[in-house]
Amino acid sequence: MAKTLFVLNGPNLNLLGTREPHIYGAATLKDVQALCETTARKHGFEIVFRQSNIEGEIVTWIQEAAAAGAVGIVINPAGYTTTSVAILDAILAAKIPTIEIHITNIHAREEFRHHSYISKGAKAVICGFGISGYALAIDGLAALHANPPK
Ligand code: CA2
Repeated sequence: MAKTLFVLNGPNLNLLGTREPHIYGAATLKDVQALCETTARKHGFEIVFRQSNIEGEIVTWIQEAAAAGAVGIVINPAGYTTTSVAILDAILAAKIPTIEIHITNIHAREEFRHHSYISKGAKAVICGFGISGYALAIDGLAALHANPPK
């Protein structure tokens, strides 16, 4: 059976490429999906790619990833980054290597964006590389999978 990665996107990321291109760039979420699919295929992974504006739906998808035996999760929690203990708890319970990704450098932005609940459960955090961060996260998960830390 193919190894599966879940790529999960939080609220408002469906607007990528349609609003605020000076902050988030011109690529759409469909472009992000295509990038993730190409990158995952290179490593022999399949991906499940989703976006939701609903916190509980994201929690359910993390549980689904664990139940499906996914090899990793890439998550851009977007606005839930700074608020969601529920998403953090789901990641901690899933016990799957999880990479948190942000398109922008959250530390160079407003103070309220600096703290992440999600980082407490993440294996690694990538921010500031634009949408390339998604590909870097998948490359990182593939490296971890090929060479798990002893
Ligand atoms: O840089 C990121 O990827 C963020 O996770 C994006 C979130 C923001 O709340 C985080 O602080 C950093 C916002 C996602 C909203 O995406 C939009 C895309 C286009 C237009 C408007 C919003």
